[in-house]
Amino acid sequence: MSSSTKSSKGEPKLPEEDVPDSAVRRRMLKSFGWFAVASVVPIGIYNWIKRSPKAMGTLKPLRDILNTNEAIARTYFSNTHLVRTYPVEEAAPKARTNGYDGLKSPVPEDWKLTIETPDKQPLQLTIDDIKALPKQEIVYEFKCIEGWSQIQHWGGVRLSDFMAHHKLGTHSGNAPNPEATHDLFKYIGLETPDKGYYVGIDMESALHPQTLLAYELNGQPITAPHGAPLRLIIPVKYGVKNLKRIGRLFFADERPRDFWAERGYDYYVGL
Ligand SMILES: Nc1nc2c(c(=O)[nH]1)N[C@H]1C(S)=C(S)[C@@H](COP(=O)(O)O)O[C@H]1N2
Ligand SMILES: [Mo]
Repeated sequence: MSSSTKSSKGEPKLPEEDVPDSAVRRRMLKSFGWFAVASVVPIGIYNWIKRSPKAMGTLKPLRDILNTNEAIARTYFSNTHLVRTYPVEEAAPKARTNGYDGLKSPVPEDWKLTIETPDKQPLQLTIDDIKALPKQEIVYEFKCIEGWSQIQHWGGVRLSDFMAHHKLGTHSGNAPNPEATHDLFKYIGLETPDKGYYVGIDMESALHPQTLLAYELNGQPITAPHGAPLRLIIPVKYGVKNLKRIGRLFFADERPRDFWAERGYDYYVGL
């Protein structure tokens, strides 16, 4: 292909009168001088970020900033910090739905919650086993990282009550004691039955008194799009960590893999 064919096809030439003469160019340079100076710094930072090697799926300087935020989040959002709750009348009558990873097949008819602890026999529980524990309800503002929020009313069992009852989350096999941090596993991992969606939760947030294994929404059993039969409701985290349709729950000292952290989001996504 000849160059003339090429330029006539894809690269229209500028008309001669649009090319400024040198005097005009000097005036343009003068008026745009400050703009140019202002541009240097952001472009420099942009190039620095672009050149940096990727760390954990995020560009490294961004990852360093996120890690600083994580450190702040870890110390600030302690167990004594409760999210704001609302009267039940303020809950949305119809909760919004979002995110269907791991929910593409029907809810398994023989659904059971599988719980795994390193060096221990796995535990399998039915929804009735879970409902046998005291019910806890919460009305709070559910927040999605995509920019919407809604006051919602959830019911279930406190994850900390559940762990205390079944003596889970500790190396010793005792009920968790938040003061004996050395005995606690550092993380809880959660997965849908088909492993299509998965999250990792730091133990402190898992043991937070407002964190629920939820089986009710607005006083009714949770529907399939909201995560039937059992989902995580963790008010100290954004929506992404509130895994719907829990199949497996496991304890670990290494960070469990996390669907959205693998795609560049902050691992802790606390609020
Ligand atoms: N299994 C599963 N759980 C999930 C998701 C998902 O895609 N799959 N999306 C998350 C996100 S981003 C949000 S905001 C909430 C939305 O919960 P809702 O549909 O009950 O509003 O579910 C979270 N849990
Ligand atoms: Mo979300």
